[in-house]
Amino acid sequence: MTARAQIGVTGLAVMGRNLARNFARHGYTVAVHNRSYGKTQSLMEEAGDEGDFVPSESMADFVASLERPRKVVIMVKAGAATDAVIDELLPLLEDGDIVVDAGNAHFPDTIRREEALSARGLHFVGTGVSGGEEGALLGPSIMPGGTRESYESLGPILEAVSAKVDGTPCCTYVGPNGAGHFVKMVHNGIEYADMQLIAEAYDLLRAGLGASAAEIGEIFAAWNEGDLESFLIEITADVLRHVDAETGQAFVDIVLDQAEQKGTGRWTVQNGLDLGVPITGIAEATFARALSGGVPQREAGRRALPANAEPLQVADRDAFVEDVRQALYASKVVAYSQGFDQIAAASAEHGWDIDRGAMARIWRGGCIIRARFLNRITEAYERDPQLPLLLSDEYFTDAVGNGLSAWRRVVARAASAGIPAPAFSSSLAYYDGVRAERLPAALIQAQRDFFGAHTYRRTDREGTFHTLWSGDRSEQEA
Ligand code: NBP
Repeated sequence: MTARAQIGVTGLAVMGRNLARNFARHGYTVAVHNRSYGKTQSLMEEAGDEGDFVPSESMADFVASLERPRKVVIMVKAGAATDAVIDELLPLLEDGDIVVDAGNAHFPDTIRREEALSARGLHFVGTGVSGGEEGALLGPSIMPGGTRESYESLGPILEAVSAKVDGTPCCTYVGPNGAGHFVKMVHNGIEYADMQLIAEAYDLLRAGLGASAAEIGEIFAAWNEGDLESFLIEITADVLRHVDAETGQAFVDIVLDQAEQKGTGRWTVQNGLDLGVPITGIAEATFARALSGGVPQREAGRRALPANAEPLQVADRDAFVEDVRQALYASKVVAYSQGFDQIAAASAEHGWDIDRGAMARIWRGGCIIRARFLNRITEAYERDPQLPLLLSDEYFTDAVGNGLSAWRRVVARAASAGIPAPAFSSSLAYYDGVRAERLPAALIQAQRDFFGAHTYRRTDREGTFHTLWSGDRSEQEA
């Protein structure tokens, strides 16, 4: 076996197969391997003429076909399968080789694997890859972690196959060990929030306008020409205009209204709780999916709970559509602002030194949340790399400020009409919370001190205090 392949992919289901084809189409010689040989054979039969592939049936031959330092991309089902593949690879690799996990690993697993492999003299690169199977083939957004040294040789290959926006690759070095997979996790969390916000906008428009799904689809198509331009708005317009061939009904009307999740939303929310970062948009989106899937609860609720709501009466249709558009944009800014706060907090906690502006830049193409508006985020972090709150950047202060009355109207009307808009309303509550001069947290501190002697600080002088609530109610310095 001649060691002539520049990169190898093991795991040739939809993602690995397409990523391997993408490498080959860019002129790289690609070693390919899969646990069961059938997938390798079908790749060679169906796409073998797209470039220079070196297929192997055994892992030993696969590794032997790679140039040193070897670059092995693992694209298998995240979890135990990744560990199984790493265990099989380890005895075959040598100092300085680079193992890339491009699956959707949970970032603590990546930290663990990186530690184990670096102790063996290997580089372990946990990388986020977004864009689904089409992205993998035509250019995904790629978020690699690991050592800077590994990025020097691996980075150019990943940048070559990534999506490009204005000639800039949607791939950059993210940070050490788990940073790449962490950023991919938050990307997916933001994707949850974005989808939920779009769904709420759709629901309000449909109720308010009494319009068909296709008519709402036209509104989304028009929105895609402006600030909201994004992949998710574009596909929403497409989906809403799609007709079910069997029944002739709007496709969206024949789909069961119980949303599923694979777990990245949950991981993002769990991590938000661990770090104490209020990612309320992502959390509401994740819980809204859970609510939709709670069949017995929904049946009981439908039977027992009165609405006492006023129907949504829309006098000026265009004005209502514009209000919903502005509410959607403002809520979306909040969701992203929260996600970038989470990245900042994790970066500080783990010493990753993640450049948030660069993350927005590599999400502009290839991935599910690709959007025009990400340029604005990059610019905001270029103006101030340490920006404590994305919302406080002048561009977003203006953009959200201009739509604020519309946002309040939409949330108020949704509430009086009994239409659930959890992401819209929690984003507005966050906005009002984070801008408040004074919060009722003062009362919470006082309650905590009352029942648990948890102490409090005062507004008028330094120190920590406790009041003797069950005694003479005098104050002591704690
Ligand atoms: P799957 O997640 O469906 O995994 C199938 C692959 O894993 C097959 O190649 C299978 O080999 C291999 N595999 C399994 Br299962 N257990 C194994 C083991 N113990 N040892 C070796 N190989 C094993 O594939 P996918 O949908 O292409 O996704 C690959 C990765 O990319 C996942 O981590 C996924 O989360 C991530 N991802 C997917 C998407 C997407 O849109 N699908 C998007 C972004 C990221 P076999 O053929 O022998 O069974």
